[in-house]
Parts: sequence; C-alpha cells; structure tokens
Amino acid sequence: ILICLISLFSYTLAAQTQSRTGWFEDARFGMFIHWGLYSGAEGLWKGEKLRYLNNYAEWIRYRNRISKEEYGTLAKRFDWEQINPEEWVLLAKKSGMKYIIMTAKHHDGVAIWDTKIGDYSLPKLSGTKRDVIKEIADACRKHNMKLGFYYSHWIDWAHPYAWDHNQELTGHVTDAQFNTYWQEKALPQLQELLTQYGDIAIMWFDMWIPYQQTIFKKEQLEQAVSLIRRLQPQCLINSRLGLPTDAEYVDFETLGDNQFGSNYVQHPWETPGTIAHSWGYNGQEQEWKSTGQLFTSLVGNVALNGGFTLNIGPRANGKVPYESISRLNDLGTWLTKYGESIYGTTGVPLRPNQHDWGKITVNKESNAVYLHVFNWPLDRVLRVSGFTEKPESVALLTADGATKLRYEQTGPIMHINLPMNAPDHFDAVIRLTFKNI
Ligand code: FUL
Repeated sequence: ILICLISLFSYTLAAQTQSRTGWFEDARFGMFIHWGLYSGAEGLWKGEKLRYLNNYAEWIRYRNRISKEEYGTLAKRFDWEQINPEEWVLLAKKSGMKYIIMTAKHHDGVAIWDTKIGDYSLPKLSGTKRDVIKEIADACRKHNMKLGFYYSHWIDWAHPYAWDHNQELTGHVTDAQFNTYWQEKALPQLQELLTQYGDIAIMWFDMWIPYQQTIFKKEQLEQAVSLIRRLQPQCLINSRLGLPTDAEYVDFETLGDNQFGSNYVQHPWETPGTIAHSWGYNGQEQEWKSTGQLFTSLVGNVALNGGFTLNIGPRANGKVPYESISRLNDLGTWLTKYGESIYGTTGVPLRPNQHDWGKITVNKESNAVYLHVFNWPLDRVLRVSGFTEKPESVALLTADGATKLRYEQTGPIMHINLPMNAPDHFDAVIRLTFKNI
C-alpha cells in the first residue's frame, strides 16, 4: 500500500507540474506592464536625462541618485482621473496576448497596491484610495485574462537592508540585515499579493544572476516558493527567482532582457522583451523596434518552443504610447487571422533555423505544420527541406480562409509554388497537414 501511495503521490506531483505549465506553453504571447512611480519621471529628473548606458527609465532613482523623499514626490504626477487599468487589459486582449505580468513592486521598492507593510506605496504617496492591482485583477477576471505579478525580491532601493548590488545607494548589508528585509517586507508583501487578488497565474521574480552570487540563501528562496505553493498551488514561478531552470521549483525559464532563443529547448521558457529600449515610460526614448522585428521575435521564439512577453510602459496618466499601440495592433490583427499557427504550437527540434525564408511551427494535436514566410521568394518557389513524408494538403492561409497550393516533393525537399503576392507582408503562413507527425 505504501508503495502504491508513494507512486500515486509522485504521479500526482508530475501531473500537477504538467498541468500547471500547460496553459503557459499554449499561450505563447503575453503582456508585460512596467508602471510605477518612475512612470511619473518619464526618464528625466530636474532636466537631466538618465545617467549611464543602461538607460531604463524605471532605474531613474538609482541612476540619477535621487533621495527616497524626493523620489516620493513623483506621486503627485499621477492623474487618477485618467488612469484606467481595464484599458491595458483590453489592449492585451486585442493584441492576441493571453496573460499579463504587472509590476507590483519594482526595484524602487514602491508597492503599487496599498500594502500594509510601510508607507512607501503609490496609494499612500499620492493620497488615493485606488488600488491599481485590484483594478487590473478585476479587469483580468472580467476579460478572461491570466494575471501575474512582477515582484523585485532582491533589489529594493526603499529598504535600507535590501541588497544594493553595486552598493552605491544603501551600502553594505549583512546577512542578518538582509534577512530582516526578507522576513519583514518581501515575504509579507508576497503574502498580500497572493491572498488579496484572486487567482494569480505567475509570480515573476527578477534576479538575473544565480542566487549564490547574491546575498540570498537557498532557504530564503524556498520560503517564497512554499508560500506560493501553499497559497496559490497553480501559480507559476520563473527562473529569475535565482534558482536553476531544472530546479524543482522553477516552472519556466526567463531569458535575459530582449534575449531571444537560438536552439530548440524542451522546458517552458520565454523572453521578456520591449517595444522601445526602456521598460518604464521614457519621454526621451530613442529606439522603437519595427513591427517586423517583433514578429520575428514572437515567431522565432515559438519555433524554438518558447514564448514572448512583450512590454508596454504606460505614462503616469495610464496612457500607453501610440508607438506601442500601433505595433500591438498589427500583431493583434495578424493573430486574429493566423493565431492557429502560434497558440498551442511548438517548433521542430532538429535544425529549427535552417530556412532563410522564415520559421516553422507545429501543432502536434492537429498534425499541422506552419511555414512562416517572412521573405517571400522572388521566383515564387518556396524550398522546404526536412520532410520525410508527403503532406495531405498544402494551403496558404488568407484573411478569409485558405488557398490550396501546388507542390512537388523530391526526397526530403519540397518545392511549393506561390502566388505573386504574399497575403501578409509581415508573415505569410502556409499550412501543411499530415496524417501523423
Ligand atoms: C530587468 C530589470 O532590471 C528591468 O528594469 C526590467 O524590469 C526587466 C524586465 O528586468 O532585469
């Protein structure tokens, strides 16, 4: 009986882990929202631009050496009449995104919600009764959107005992002091986030080096994990908690900022990416990615079994920059038509990057292979290699359905005849269906 019980237990564990990440692996595309006190600064402090090379606007307090008190005055710039988190959820929905990760507390240590832990929260500093975290959670429920929280567990510039990785702002911190921060602020705040807002799909932590290179002890990270597992058993935890991806607690891997995959990887993973350079709103922004680039990033990752969490940085009045909206609209319009080639798909493990015209995604359940053609061949013949069997059908997906295409297959090389014009100039999709893949 004991043996039965043990195997039943391990079976349930395995099944649980699998069902926990299943939705995430199907979702493929989500929205990151960086919004906090820093959004009020818009990348400028007393007329001075962000200092240093890594000019992320959400780092302004650190980069420009702003005192805690002065930084707190940014709360006055929030226009509560206009702020409407439901707009963000609707934008995510329209853009074909399946989940949202909202910054609950970024490195500045300022809680966006009305935390009971201290006074340094956006509601307290700006004297509002509004709780944007609650509002976004309600809107997500209403619009059937999964919600996750970004929580900066390691860096917290508002707490004297959190670890300042460059030791520039708060100076040296002892292990015991750090533990005070951890027990008195981080864990209780996590508890608030996990108990006050309904189902939380993801806890997204942010440590970009292994915990051994920081002040963290493994037991401390495990305390966070057991809190999450106890309060929200279905909640996913990302690898930036600081534990290796194969650690039993890590549900999915988060690559570096804007770092895209290069190989097919079996375990669930994602890239957090920006449309601009900065995550938080930066009025001085110089760099906007093209829509084409964003398509390559999304499809490129899915073709390697990964996902893409794309960021918006709304302003202090809640409005999302036009540059972001226009690109998201393009992605959303495309996904409405061709989403079957993204959601629930994966890639081909063997030589996934071999074709110069684009990428390949696969839906194992429907036995469909999708050819994403970014570069429409001038001679109107698409050369595809690597198939040992003949497809049952080859069709070009269009806005109103699918058009059959003629093809020839010699050995593993398939030659597909294309019409003159691609039905989509970002990514034209050809669907091959097989009896079995
Ligand atoms: C980084 C942070 O330092 C950035 O500010 C941003 O939040 C990005 C997603 O992760 O590590």
